[in-house]
Amino acid sequence: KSVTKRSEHVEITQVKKLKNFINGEWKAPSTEKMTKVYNPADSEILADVPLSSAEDVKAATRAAVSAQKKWALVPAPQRAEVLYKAGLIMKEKKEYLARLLTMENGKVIEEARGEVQEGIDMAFYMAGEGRRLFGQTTPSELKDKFAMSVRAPVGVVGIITPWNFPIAIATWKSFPAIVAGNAVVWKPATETPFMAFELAGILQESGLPEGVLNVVFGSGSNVGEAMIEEDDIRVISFTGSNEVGRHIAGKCGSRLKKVSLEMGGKNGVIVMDDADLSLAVEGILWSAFGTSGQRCTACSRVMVHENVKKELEERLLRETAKLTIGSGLDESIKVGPIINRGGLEKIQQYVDIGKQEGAKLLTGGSVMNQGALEKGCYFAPTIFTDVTPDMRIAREEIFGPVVSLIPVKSFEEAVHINNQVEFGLSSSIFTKDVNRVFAAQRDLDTGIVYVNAGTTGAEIHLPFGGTKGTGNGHRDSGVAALDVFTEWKAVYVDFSGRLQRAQIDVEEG
Ligand code: UN1
Repeated sequence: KSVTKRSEHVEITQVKKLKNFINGEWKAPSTEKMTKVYNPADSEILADVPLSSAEDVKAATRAAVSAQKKWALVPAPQRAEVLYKAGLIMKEKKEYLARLLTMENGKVIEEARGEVQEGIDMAFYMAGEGRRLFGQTTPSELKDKFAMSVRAPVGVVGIITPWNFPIAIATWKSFPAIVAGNAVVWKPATETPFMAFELAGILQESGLPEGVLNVVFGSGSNVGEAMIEEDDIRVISFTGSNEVGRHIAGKCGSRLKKVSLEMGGKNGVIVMDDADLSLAVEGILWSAFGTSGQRCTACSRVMVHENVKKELEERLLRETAKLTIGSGLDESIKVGPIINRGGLEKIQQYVDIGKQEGAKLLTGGSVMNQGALEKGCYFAPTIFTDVTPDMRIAREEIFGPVVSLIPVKSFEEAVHINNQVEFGLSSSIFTKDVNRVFAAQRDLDTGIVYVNAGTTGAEIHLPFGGTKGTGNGHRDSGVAALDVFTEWKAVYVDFSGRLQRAQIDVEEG
């Protein structure tokens, strides 16, 4: 398959040099430093993106602090209307956004459309939240006294988003923050700045007041660190690597700054001997090789019952051979490129480790750079079999199209292996046994469990996140996201006209 021709590209020439978005304006950063944005399909340079400094973070935070005071006083249903309008604009621009996303990130166009749709869904979902933002009313222990718990905005929130879902994850974090009355300082990944550029523009067009959303491009070590050090940023919501997440949590801990972390997985599929094998094969391929395995939710382990192992291997091989690899803008392509050369190298290293550890390579295992793929960053969909749970390829996150088959003798053994890893994001089981379905949803130690589907495909109105090394107990998406961006405030209203002391002036029953 040939790499997409230039003419099929979205016209993005109007922005070749990105700027920060502060207080409703595109502003040049305080430094001259820039880094390049590449199209991973063909290594074409798309733009320059700023490597901003702490000074730029300060300016963004100042704008956010002042905007937030006014924004919090806008009634929530009106705040929500901005998101509703943003949803409509995103819907209208869906194809354009998807193509631009494919260009900067590499994911195939069908998946890019899906990701933009995730953002649209989040806009409408959080717009609805503007008329809910439910608190609780409770009885008071005293007469003529009313008690309730309400959600209050935390103030200014910092969000740090990855390149693998540059628009969806940005909406998971910024939309609940905005509807709840916060202002946002956002550091998008420098690999994928166009989704940030577009989203900021769409929110502005939708009527979001200046300063409520601010975008500062740059590195973790400059912009990210500066966000942590700003006292006025009260929450950091981060999606990215485990190493960086732990660092952020450590630094925020001593500052009593709230942190919400989502840091990946080692997601397993269990295939029992009563499974519909064609369905299992489809589910495994979609979740292992979709987005070239560059999802936190990607399937990278399959615990397969020994009775069906051989057949599963054969079917997986047959179907993997049919996968087309190339530029994501070509509708016939199923597997797009890896984000960059660094990503390719890491994947290759893991494949080499797998071989050294004694895993059997069924297919793939190497970089693809022949013919039309020459200029891009492609890795062949890779399957290892006869993998044991102690091998590094069975325990560590690879973030590429590599899946390991681990033979098991029973359901219990499969669950045990599934739960043995450091991460706990997503898992799945293919079975027709209803008892196992219920046992699995209870026993699989992950934040997301699928039955008769692969490990990817979370919907935005459910909580997204995981146990153990995947995070720190918070959730993106769903109504749970509001817990990250709001403080519970207990409100007591005494209408008795006299001082009633709790615990003391309570009439005994
Ligand atoms: C991620 O990889 O961080 O469930 C997000 C899924 C997508 C989101 C993935 N809806 O696979």
